[in-house]
Amino acid sequence: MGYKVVVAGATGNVGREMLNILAEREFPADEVVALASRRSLGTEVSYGDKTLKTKDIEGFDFTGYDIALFAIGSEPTKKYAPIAASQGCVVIDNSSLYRYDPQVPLIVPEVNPDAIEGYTKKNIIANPNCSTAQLVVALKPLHDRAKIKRVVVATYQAVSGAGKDAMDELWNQTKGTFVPGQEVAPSKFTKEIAFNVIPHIDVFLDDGSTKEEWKMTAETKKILDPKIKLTATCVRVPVFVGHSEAVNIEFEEFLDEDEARDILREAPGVLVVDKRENGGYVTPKEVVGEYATYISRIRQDSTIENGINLWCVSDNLRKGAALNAVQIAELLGRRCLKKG
Ligand code: 11C
Repeated sequence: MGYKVVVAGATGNVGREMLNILAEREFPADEVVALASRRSLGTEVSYGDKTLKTKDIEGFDFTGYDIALFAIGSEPTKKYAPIAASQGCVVIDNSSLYRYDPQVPLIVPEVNPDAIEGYTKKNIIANPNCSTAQLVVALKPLHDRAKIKRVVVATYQAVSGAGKDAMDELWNQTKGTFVPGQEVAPSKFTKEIAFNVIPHIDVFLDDGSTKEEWKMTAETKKILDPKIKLTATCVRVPVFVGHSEAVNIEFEEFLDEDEARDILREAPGVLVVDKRENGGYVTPKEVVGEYATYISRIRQDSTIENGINLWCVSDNLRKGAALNAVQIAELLGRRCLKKG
């Protein structure tokens, strides 16, 4: 007997990917229900070779469903996740609402699978922010070997992280640049995103950092190790899909660049592409639709005692969101629910 699965937010960027990945990975589901807000009611979405018609999340009875993958944003999650959880359905939530709640595990299966046992406290499991997920997959095996003290990261984040409207804005603004009278003013972003980069993602905090930067620190601590210090600068770039990160890591112990490369080659969820020649590295365009976190440009940082630099790229809608959520569902099934 397989699972009864709900995907809430099935018409969004992440919800659609959740359905694709459930089908691709042949998740043992007896039934998959696609939910959406009333605005998108009845929209048809693909699940493998099937087409599902979305149902209304309002008033949906989660009783008898095993797992609900939520990709509906924090405000609606506040309303619907407790309903699903209280009706016995385990919620795997992609919003930031529960990530920092000590009673909710925040899981990246390659990094902290054992934390999943804590899901019973609220019947909710949190999925990290996309920029954190790919980063901790890369950091974990290096931390195990040489203990990370401090990470300095600059991100280059794709517009799909900000949703479908943001993708449309990049597309229309790019076209509009070349057609007099069809220029498109910024709306989803604070400045023009076409042919530009914007050092601002999510809201500003009192210390001058942004919430996106704060999330990377808080989530890395919760998932990997609270002792790790991390400072981030998060930047939006005119790329549709695929977040990139330039990462500087300071370790307690010396770690040679060749050993770091070997460790990463063996690490779960990681693919190393690191040739010191033209094109011997990965760019975001090449990772669209992929599962792995790609690591390139691994090299010693000789300005500090124990330092390594690297370049990390992943599909933000997959490992950064939908894939990680489905991997959590698989882990939950294997370890806890044991059906299928
Ligand atoms: C972005 N990382 O690229 C954000 C999207 O906390 O889940 C995901 C926000 C979140 O805009």
